Amino acid sequence: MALTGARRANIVEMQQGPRPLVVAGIHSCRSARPTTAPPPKPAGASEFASAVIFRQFTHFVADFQMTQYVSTDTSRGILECGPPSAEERYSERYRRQISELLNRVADGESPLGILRAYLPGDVALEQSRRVRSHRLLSAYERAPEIKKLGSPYYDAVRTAKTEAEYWCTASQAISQIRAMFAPQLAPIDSIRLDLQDFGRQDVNPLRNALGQVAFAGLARVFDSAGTLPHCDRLDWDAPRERFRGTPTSQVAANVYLEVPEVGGEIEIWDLVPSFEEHEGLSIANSYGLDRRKLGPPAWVVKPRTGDVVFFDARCVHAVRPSTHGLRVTSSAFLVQFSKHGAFYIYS
Ligand SMILES: O=C(O)CCC(=O)C(=O)O
Repeated sequence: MALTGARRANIVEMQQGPRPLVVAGIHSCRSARPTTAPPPKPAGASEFASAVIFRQFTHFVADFQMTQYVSTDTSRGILECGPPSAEERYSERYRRQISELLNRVADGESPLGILRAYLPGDVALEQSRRVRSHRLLSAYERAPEIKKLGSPYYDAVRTAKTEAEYWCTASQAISQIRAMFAPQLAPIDSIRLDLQDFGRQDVNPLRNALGQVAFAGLARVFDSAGTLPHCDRLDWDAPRERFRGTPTSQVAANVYLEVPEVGGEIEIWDLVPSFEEHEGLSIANSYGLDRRKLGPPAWVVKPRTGDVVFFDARCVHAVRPSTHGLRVTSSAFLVQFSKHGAFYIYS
């Protein structure tokens, strides 16, 4: 990732509440819009060429709006967008930002992108309530302090048998998650749809060699527990499975349905370890890495209820323990198998 080692030393915590950085909002975007009218409707033989020019023009406008809309705090490299006004929330222009943030994180331009208030607070909290009270909520096999709903690939790959079961039941697990959130869209489905409709690349379900669909849309409840520092990598989790080659990027997408008052921050280290480095940092018989060997994280971010956060899942990252409330999320990974190629989604 194109992040300098100098940033490692630059540890700044993002606190909840007003920030010194001015986030460009909807109204400043509107005033920044070019006042020129779109080109006139093309006619006759030049129709195709005019359509291409018009498309380039709309991309130019979208890029222009993006630079006005997302603020980059260059000292931290974190991208932040929103929160939107109520009428802007479902607009194409706001939804397009999701894809811009995802692309910039996937391309290594930024360690982390935050879309503020993607879900209205009351919707997020109602979705959290459904997750927390669901009868199928169960502990992670290898991190029992965290509860989950759905079928994480990481747990499935323990043996050939559990992996085979995973592929046979993944689509059923997707249906269960959708039923729980209905009539609302499941948060990860909503992101996926916005990326598909307004983004630059297709977003497809990850499939195995037999064409079976992977599960996406894991819901998680962190009671007071956080996670150990770790990396998420499809290529390390799936040595038996052949996908489309080796991933060139893996971005974690998390939607925050409820956040605790104290703690629950995401910590990210400016480090994508090689497999050998990872082995050297590992705690024996654990998914996690030894903090003492890592030093302090380069970025610490506190999400708010309704936010979406994208970060490079191959970077070492962790969740801080919390008090005074639960931390409930809906999450997935977006993987690319070629630079600027389509995304493939799984949890
Ligand atoms: O819940 C979060 O903020 C991040 C969780 C995490 O560690 C992950 O998605 O790999």
